[in-house]
Amino acid sequence: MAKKNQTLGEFIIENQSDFQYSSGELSRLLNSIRLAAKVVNHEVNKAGLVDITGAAGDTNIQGEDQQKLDVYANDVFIQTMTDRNIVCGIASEEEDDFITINSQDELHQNKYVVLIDPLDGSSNIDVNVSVGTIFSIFRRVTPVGIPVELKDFLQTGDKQVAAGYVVYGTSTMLVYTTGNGVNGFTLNPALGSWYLSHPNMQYPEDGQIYSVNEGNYLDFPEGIKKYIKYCQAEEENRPYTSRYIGSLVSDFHRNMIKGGIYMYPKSTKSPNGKLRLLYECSPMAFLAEQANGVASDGYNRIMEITPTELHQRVPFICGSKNMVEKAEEFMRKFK
Ligand code: AHM
Ligand code: MG
Repeated sequence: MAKKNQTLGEFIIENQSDFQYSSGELSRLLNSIRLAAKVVNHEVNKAGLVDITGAAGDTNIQGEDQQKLDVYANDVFIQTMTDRNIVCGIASEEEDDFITINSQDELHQNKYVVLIDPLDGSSNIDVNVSVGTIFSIFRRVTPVGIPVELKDFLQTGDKQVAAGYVVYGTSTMLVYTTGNGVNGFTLNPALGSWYLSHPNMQYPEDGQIYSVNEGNYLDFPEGIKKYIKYCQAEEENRPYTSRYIGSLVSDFHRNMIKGGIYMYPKSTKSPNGKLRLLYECSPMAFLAEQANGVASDGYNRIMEITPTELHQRVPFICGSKNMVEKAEEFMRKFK
């Protein structure tokens, strides 16, 4: 049972028996993610400082000598999981192809693959706005003993064994699910420990916030345009409030707590939307559904979409149940 102020380490150990094939491997994997997140958090926190130092002396301005933070975060997560010999493969937004990892003792004995967006919304870093890490974990479908294959990564969202995100915001939080609800842990930076601050997170069934990049309005499908007008109409409990950070993790986090809808629809410029199915939408969909929310591409459950490519994009509508269902209604009506 979740106890407030329990540390993440204690929580993982206590809930290990929830995992169907519990051998401690998934717990160790979650532990390596929480460690990498702390390292990345430390670096993200001093992003502004690093710029000041760079400008003062070295040639070191944004991404030249100095590593860009998203590349840095990618290296930290991959290195941490690889060093601990805990996964058989990793796919990342920052890598063209998936990475195959050998176990040291016997070859390819690890069971899990991780898909990760190491630093999502990283264009926000330079202006001190929240960014996040998103991760998704599957059991491999190929047998152990051989290198992982693409099909180990191209699994539908409903096969995920765990998913989560880290939001590097006013405080840093790690929020994750293993299919038994969603729990949020806040980092105490002085102690370096994560404490359970948000047990059993739930989307309110209804909400009053809509989050979408309205600059793309003219290019949106008719159903989305009409739904946005519905959000703005002065009727019943509307107009809703518009809130868009441009950092999926932060927009999602706020909407889950307060009630709201996030949309990144397709547009004439991006016919499949912008967000990536496997390491952005699918893990967020798992979290949303575990928190009583809904995630859809406008017509179908994100969790049931069969991936065909590692970096596949998909339109994404996610949030409070009643709001997403209403948006889907508009999509169907104005198809
Ligand atoms: P990224 O993976 O290149 O960082 O892009 C993903 C981000 C999301 O976090 C955010 O919701 C969206 O892109 C914002 O896009 P836009 O600036 O087009 O509204
Ligand atoms: Mg991203």
